[in-house]
Amino acid sequence: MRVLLVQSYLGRKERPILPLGLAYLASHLEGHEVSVLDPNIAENPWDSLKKGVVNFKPQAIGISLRNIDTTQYKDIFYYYKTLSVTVELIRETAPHSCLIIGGSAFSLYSEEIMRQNPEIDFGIYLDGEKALPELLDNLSSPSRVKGIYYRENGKLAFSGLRPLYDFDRSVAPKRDSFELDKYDHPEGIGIQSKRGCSLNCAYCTYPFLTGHSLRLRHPRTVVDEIEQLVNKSGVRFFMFADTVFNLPKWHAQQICEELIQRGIKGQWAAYFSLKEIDKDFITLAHRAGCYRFLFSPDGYSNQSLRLLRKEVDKNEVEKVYRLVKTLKLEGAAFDFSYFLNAPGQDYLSFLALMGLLFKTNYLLPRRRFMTVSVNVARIEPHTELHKLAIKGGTLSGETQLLPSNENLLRLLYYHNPKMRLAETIYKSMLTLKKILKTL
Ligand code: B12
Repeated sequence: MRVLLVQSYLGRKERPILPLGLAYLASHLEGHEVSVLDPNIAENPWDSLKKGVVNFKPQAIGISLRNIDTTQYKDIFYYYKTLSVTVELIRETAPHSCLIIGGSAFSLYSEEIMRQNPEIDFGIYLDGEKALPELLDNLSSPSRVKGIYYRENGKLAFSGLRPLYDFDRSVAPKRDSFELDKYDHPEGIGIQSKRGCSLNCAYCTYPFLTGHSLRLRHPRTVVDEIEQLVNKSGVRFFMFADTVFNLPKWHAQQICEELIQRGIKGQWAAYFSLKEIDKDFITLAHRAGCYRFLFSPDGYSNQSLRLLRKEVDKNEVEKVYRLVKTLKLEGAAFDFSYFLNAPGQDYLSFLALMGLLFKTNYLLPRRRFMTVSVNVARIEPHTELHKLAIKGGTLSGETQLLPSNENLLRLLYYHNPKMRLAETIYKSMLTLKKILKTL
């Protein structure tokens, strides 16, 4: 069968991210003629989509819906609004093709998306490596394939959960189906060393999307993939697309050691848990090519850290911060991100956080090797934060987390009811900063 795999268009120009989900699917579609298309790298995204469909004449089209919105309070943007336009365009250009959707953002809102887009024939929930080829073999009897949304007598049906994909035995993703050089920037190309997340952070969707238990790939296989990318394809930067890279620590350590032993020169970034961080580990990761360490302590008081279920206390957060401050690792950058108004935050911890931000971002002698960034948490479905927001009375239980229009997105961020003034202070600081910049 001719299968076209399309990354959903974001709706504006951004630094593109190589569609890793589609690269994995492409490597699991043996026996099919596969073509991939990422409108986000095209000069004219809609034109490229139309031409891609017309020229390839696909019998099946798979859309990967990776993102719904930015989840950034300072830059709210609704990517999801392009989906209906994409579906319409595909239906006009290839009316008889079979239209299938999947992707992390799809899985978060699968039922709503299937109901809002009746032109989509099938939805694949969570991992797609096995489900997609099985579905393509059973298009007229989808109920036989687990993990599928399909339509039956005008109604939406779900074929039932399927076991998580055996990721530790997966073949490598086919990244070379894409134009690698178009993604040549520090975060552009992702590598997955594992799926799953053993943490339980209150705001986070990762355990829902990838499961609580870890599916680890063998460190040597991970490094084989990196070696191929760096030494054969000439990729300079990559990023671990793991939920966190350093848990379990032994796995991350072995990957780093293998990278060092093989002399692989690529530079990489990753998200790190504050658990299990010490000087030796950071130094090892840096020697292995890590130049950007991203930490998400999120809360800046014991009460917040507890409510956010971070499994570390403030002392541990500060210990890592102090450790990093004293390290002198060439070219390495460390980012600590926090929520401005996390549950459990009070004015004292808010002021302490502002102090930390000012000190780190403006006063440190070697500026910018360490940064503190702040955000407001977007309330995602299937999370504890969603329940906390309803319990705290700042969100109604009826509120749709996949809103009908972009203006409603602003209401879907977590606002600690006790911290309204703090938000106003922070917004005023940002405005002041903007004014000062223009002077
Ligand atoms: C790593 C990561 C990043 C890295 C990416 C590095 C890289 N080069 O790959 C960075 C930090 C750059 C990043 C950026 C962003 N990210 Co991000 N990211 C992730 C993370 C942790 C993993 C994504 C990944 O690569 N997974 C591995 C691949 C193999 O899995 P997959 O894409 O899900 O694909 C599988 C299935 O979904 C399915 N599938 C996928 N497509 C299709 C299509 C069909 C037809 C079928 C059948 C199946 C199918 O099969 C695939 C194989 O099993 C996810 C959370 C998560 N755990 O999934 C968030 C996540 C995808 N990101 C998210 C967001 C919001 C963003 C940003 C918008 C944040 C921002 N404002 O900067 C940007 C957007 C960037 C962009 N241009 O697209 C959200 C999206 C949900 C939402 N609310 O919109 C997620 C889900 C996190 C969350 N908040 O819940 N991200």
